[in-house]
Amino acid sequence: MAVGQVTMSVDKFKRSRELYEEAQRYLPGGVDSPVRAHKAVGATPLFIERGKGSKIFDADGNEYIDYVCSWGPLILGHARPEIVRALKRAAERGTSFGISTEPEIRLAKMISAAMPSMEMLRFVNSGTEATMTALRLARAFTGRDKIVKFAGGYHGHADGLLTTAGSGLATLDLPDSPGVPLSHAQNTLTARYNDLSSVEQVFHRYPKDIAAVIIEPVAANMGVVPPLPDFLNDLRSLTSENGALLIFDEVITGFRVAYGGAQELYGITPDLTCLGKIIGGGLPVGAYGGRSDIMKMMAPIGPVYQAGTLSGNPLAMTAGIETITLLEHPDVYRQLEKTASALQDGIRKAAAENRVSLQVARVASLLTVFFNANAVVDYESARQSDTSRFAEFFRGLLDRGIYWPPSQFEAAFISLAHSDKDIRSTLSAIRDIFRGFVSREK
Ligand code: KE4
Repeated sequence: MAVGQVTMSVDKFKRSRELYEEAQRYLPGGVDSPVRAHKAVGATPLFIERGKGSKIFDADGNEYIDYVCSWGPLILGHARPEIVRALKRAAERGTSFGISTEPEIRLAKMISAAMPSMEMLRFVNSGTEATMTALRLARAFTGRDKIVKFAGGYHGHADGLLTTAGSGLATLDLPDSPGVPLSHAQNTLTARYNDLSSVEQVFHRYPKDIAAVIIEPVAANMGVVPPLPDFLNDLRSLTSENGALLIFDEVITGFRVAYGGAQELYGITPDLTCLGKIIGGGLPVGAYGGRSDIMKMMAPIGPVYQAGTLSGNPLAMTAGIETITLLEHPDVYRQLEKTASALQDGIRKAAAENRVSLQVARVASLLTVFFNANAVVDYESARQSDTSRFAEFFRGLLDRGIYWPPSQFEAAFISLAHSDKDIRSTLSAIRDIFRGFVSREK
């Protein structure tokens, strides 16, 4: 079924539905990560057979322009030939040794050169592992137990990060998931993104207890919410003044919003940085790193423990090296900016023509369409968005061969593989959907 063409047949997802039925027998909810179940958008979960460039193809043979890109890693698009060739060569030499390999050094050098604040770093297997370890390290280095995160921020599923703000600001957090002990949650405090005074309140209440503040420097897990001018700079000063570490969770923004991540884009030097996604080119990876004096506390030279069977896996390192090598090309971020701004401008134009209330938030090649009449500056305002209209938007795009992130509170990812034709097809589908919104309101 060609992109853009709306099909009436109900068996368009027949094979995905069959696979979903079978998957639910073995996998809770039929998925290995909840967002894939499409619960928030009321659509059949898809089973994908292959990807190429900007396209993915599901088990029923439907073709989609993909704006999820595996939630960020595939900034070069699917099955990029240079990466596939390098992985084949690497796999023929063996897939894992549990002993060090040279690609670990190569990738570490590339990352440290791109983000000089990462004087030393270590590879793990996911963003969750990276943030979990960075927080353990921050607590060990400062001798303090409490951490501060931001409402709407997501840093993976470690216990101490699955928490929600207690009643009123600057109060101890509560568990956000069953199974998280209250004792774990109570070492976490939640502030409001883009609101420095909310962070000052926390430090005022706990002046000597806070080990670190962890932040997505560009929020992307409440939808894309850029930092207000000076917010990150002021946060850097506030943490330094209070003896707490500043941890940039750049799992999404690293090599995405700039080659050197958000720390390059905004000119901020964090104490620790967490990475994932792009640095593994689509294979399982994470990394944490920062000041050498902090990182040298890690075993085996220091007392802080962290380990991993597949940490620094040669295949993931190879895919990461190939990806970051290709991102070094000077035109890469100009091309991403051109594609992403064309999409943003086109959506805004289509909304204005059809009087659809929305915000299109964008930082570089990260973009979110909020169905919201007002500017979105934090989680509270993000949650005012019309999630049922978003679900209609998602399903309308899916029907027209476009796979958009299946949640109002996620980012769309534009890749180097998205062509002008892809953007034109996407905007044509969006205009069609918005016309449908208007006709239904009459
Ligand atoms: P992973 O453990 O999923 O590799 O990384 C956790 C993580 C950490 N920090 C940030 C800023 C992140 O966005 C993530 C994971 N991102 C989500 C999508 N927003 C992954 C998708 C999913 O969970 O299925």
